[in-house]
Formats: sequence, C-alpha cells, structure tokens
Amino acid sequence: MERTLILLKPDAVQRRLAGDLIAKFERKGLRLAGLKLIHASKSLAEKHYEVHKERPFYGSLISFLTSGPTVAMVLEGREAVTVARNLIGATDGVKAAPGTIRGDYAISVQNNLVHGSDSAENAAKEIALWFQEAELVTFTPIDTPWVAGG
Ligand code: D4T
Repeated sequence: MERTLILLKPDAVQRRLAGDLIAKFERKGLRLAGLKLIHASKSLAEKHYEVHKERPFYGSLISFLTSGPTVAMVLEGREAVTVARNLIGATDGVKAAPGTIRGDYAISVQNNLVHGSDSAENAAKEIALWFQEAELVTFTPIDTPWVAGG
C-alpha cells in the first residue's frame, strides 16, 4: 500500500470545501492515515515548494500557502499517488477535466484547492515535512482484500 500527502490549501478551507474534498478521496477508496488543520509557517511553505524556488510565481505561491489554515492529510491505498493525482486534475483549473476536483471547483492556476504528491518518493519527503511519525495511524480497512483481490 502506498502513501501520499494531500493538502487542502487555504482556498479550500476558506471556501468551506474541506469536508466535500475529504469525502471524494475517501469515496474513491483511499484511507486516512493522518489528518490535521495547520497554518503553515513561511519556512514550512518554502520547504514544501522548494522545487519551484526559481520560478516567477514562487513568492506569490508562498504568500498563498501561508495566508490561512491548510488541511494536511496522509492518504493510503493501492497506487495512492496516482489515484489522488487523477482525482485532483490538471494544475490549471480552467484546463482540469470536469469530474476532477480542480475541474469542478477551481478556475485559477495558483488557487487550485489541492496539492497531491507527484511520486511515492516525494510523498515520503513531504509527509516527513508536514507530519511527525506519531501523528500517523496504522490500521487495515476491512475491505482491503476486495482491493488486493484484483
Ligand atoms: P501541486 O504541487 O500544488 O499539487 O500542484 P501541481 O503538481 O498540479 O502543479 P505544480 O507542481 O506545477 O505547481 C505547484 C503549484 O504552483 C502553482 N502555480 C503553478 C502557479 O501559481 N503558477 C504557475 O504558473 C504554475 C505552473 C500551482 C501549483
């Protein structure tokens, strides 16, 4: 089973969409392994988006991520990274396919509601950034054999 880091960014919390968006991931079959509301510090936001440090939108992106609370989640399941990225949709809300989170709820590039890790390797790094090991909970959902059974 794979893990991914999902952030419901400050626009999702401000728009009171957190519950709806968590439900979409749960309904698809991913399980919660960690969940909290956190107002990201500048240092945390800078580490999270370090890969974009040289991009022209970096400053604005950091201001946005630190502008209010974020719901941080660790989700687990079969191919969780891919499953979550497919649910989230393309970066630009205008281009995101209808049915995806951004396709249904976003029209901006920056304020696009959700972050999802783009690889299992990056997920591990991002989870370590946002969560302490003790905040993550291990349990086996009772429908696990239905998924693993093919
Ligand atoms: P995240 O990382 O938030 O899941 O988004 P994506 O994986 O879909 O997109 P990304 O890494 O390319 O961009 C990270 C973050 O930067 C914002 N952004 C992006 C922006 O404000 N202006 C831009 O031109 C781009 C490309 C949106 C998401």
